[in-house]
Amino acid sequence: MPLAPERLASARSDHMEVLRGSRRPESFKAGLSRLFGRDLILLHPPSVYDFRKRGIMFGPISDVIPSTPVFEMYPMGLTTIAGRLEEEGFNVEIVNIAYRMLSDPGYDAEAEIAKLAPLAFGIDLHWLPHAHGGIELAKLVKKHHPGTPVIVGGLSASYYYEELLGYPWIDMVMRGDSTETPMLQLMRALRFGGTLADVPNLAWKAADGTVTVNPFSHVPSQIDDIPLPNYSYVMRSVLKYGSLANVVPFEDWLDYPITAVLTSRGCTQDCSICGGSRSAYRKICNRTRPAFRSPETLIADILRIQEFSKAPIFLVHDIRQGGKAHTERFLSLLAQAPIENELVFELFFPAGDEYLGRIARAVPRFSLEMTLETHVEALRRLNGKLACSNAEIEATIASALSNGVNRIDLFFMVGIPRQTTADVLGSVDYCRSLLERFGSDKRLWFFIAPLGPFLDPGSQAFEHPERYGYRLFCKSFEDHRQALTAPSWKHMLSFETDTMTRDDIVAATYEASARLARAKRDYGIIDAATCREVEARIATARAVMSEIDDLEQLPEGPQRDARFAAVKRRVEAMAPRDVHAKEWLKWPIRRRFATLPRLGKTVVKLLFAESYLFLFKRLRLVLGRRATAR
Ligand code: B12
Repeated sequence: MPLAPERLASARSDHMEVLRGSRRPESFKAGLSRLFGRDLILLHPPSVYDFRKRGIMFGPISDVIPSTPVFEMYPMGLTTIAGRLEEEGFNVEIVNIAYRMLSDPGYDAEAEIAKLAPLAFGIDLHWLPHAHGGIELAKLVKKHHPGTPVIVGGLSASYYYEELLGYPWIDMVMRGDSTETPMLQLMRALRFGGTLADVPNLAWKAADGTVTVNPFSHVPSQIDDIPLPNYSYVMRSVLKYGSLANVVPFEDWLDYPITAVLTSRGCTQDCSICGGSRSAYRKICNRTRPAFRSPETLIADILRIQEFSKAPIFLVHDIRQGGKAHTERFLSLLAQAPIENELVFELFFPAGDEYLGRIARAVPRFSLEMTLETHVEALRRLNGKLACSNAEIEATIASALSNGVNRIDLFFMVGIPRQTTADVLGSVDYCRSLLERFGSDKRLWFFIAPLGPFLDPGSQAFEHPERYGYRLFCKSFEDHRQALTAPSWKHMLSFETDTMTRDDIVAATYEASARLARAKRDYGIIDAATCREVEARIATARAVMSEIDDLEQLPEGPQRDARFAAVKRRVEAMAPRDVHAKEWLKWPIRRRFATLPRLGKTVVKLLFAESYLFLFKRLRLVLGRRATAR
């Protein structure tokens, strides 16, 4: 059902004539609804649309992130698109359909979509695990609003843009990692009747199905003009649109309001399994070098967050990627800034007293994250992440501990190139050796999880599977969409390797997780009861996985259905976690939100901002005065 230009035009002119005043509003009420109506609604899909019905055994695929397997966290970029457009008078609302469906069993996503009436809908297809939910939402939008454009965007959409335009429910793909300005240009074209051909980065479909791919020309090297994420927009939108649930980023965020600050778009590293690596960004986003956010902007973002949250702030990507001068400037500004929250730093390279000591002196509390993937140095070199020696890793840990780090999280992964089951289990022994060496220091935390459910498209391993020993079960977007409806995470895995089959990956993940729990117990990191609980959960997960395997062999019929129903109940009882308790991911906090007076001040500021935008931007837009995109 491609969008006919005449339908697009009529939706647009209908909306616009009244807004511009060239046609008499049908009624005062209708006029008001046009003034306060939404121009763009950004929908965040669940991974699998009907997850509430299906009872899929998602396993540990989201165990090491705050989201559940529904992947209810929306891309931070939705807030920056919305914030940018609102600055120019557009009304943009984010509706986190995934979170709404998860938090309220009675929430009817279709009814919600049916009653919305924006000028356009945006759906994020940033993470490929949303392939199923994203397409289902697009279908629902088209069912209820056939004349309204559906735009998708994000890293996965940018990779698969041609294929996505083949679905009848998708009209446009906005490509790239920085779409705020092109989206503004697109919304202006939709509202004021400009031509789509002028919108950079847009790939779109005409009524006859012809696809036009506009030049991929908007790849800014400087992104300091936007807060990333735009939390002010999020809070203002709660006041403006009256729904907190629509913008909650993940299930228990209100209990644990951790936030993030993105330090760059793009990456200097070229890890083989990462779809956000240097070469992946070149391929997917036409980006040849990262856009680093300036130290000034990063500090401003941190201070803005402190106005409402007291929980840790996670700085995404290693600051040191920006080079010596950049790091130096950041550290000296950090030392002068009134930092109150705990900051969490990612390490892409080893670090010593010089770096960690300065961080320790500048902030009240800090934690570190290192995605080691494996203790095997040769495998790390092949993968390209932390391609240093274990001695350097251990020196980093020693330095962090002596500089008073609050916690160091070390992440290990199952399914990386050339890794064997023995390597996976060896990583647990390595964790034991670290606990031994560092005297069971309770600040050391270890996680092990599978690479899954998918190998990232655009990563070196995806693009050259034979070079890295991968066999891919899924290549196209559609392959991945279908894989998401598989009954268990084993069948969902989009790959296996020369050294580990899907069965091996599942078995090694559970075995290593159980061993890791025992190692933590033996060194007093967790107590015996917690360890027993983890082991019991793993035992149930293994039993359910093999039951699903058996069921797969049964012929269709009532017997199979009944057994599936029983398995579904067991899966639901285990959800949302498989191995790791989400509590383990949390850096302990003393307070969640800023004090009431401070929150009050923030709200007043937001109300002023909203009034300004309404008076000087919204009214101007509604009266039809056109401005050009910056
Ligand atoms: C930060 C990050 C996270 C954060 C999420 C922060 C957030 N809310 O956005 C955390 C740690 C929680 C996370 C989790 C996951 N992540 Co992650 N993550 C990243 C990371 C490091 C940076 C992302 C980034 O730079 N974003 C900035 C830009 C690119 O995006 P953005 O500003 O949000 O959005 C802009 C554009 O993408 C686009 N856009 C996005 N959505 C839309 C929608 C519309 C309609 C439009 C028009 C445009 C648009 O416009 C936006 C504004 O300019 C990348 C690696 C990398 N270097 O890129 C991996 C990466 C994106 N993550 C990835 C994956 C696989 C995941 C997980 C699925 C992993 C897992 N199994 O647990 C989960 C999913 C979580 C969920 N949804 O609940 C893969 C994605 C590969 C793919 N194509 O699917 C990446 C590339 C690498 C990796 N393996 O980690 N992730």
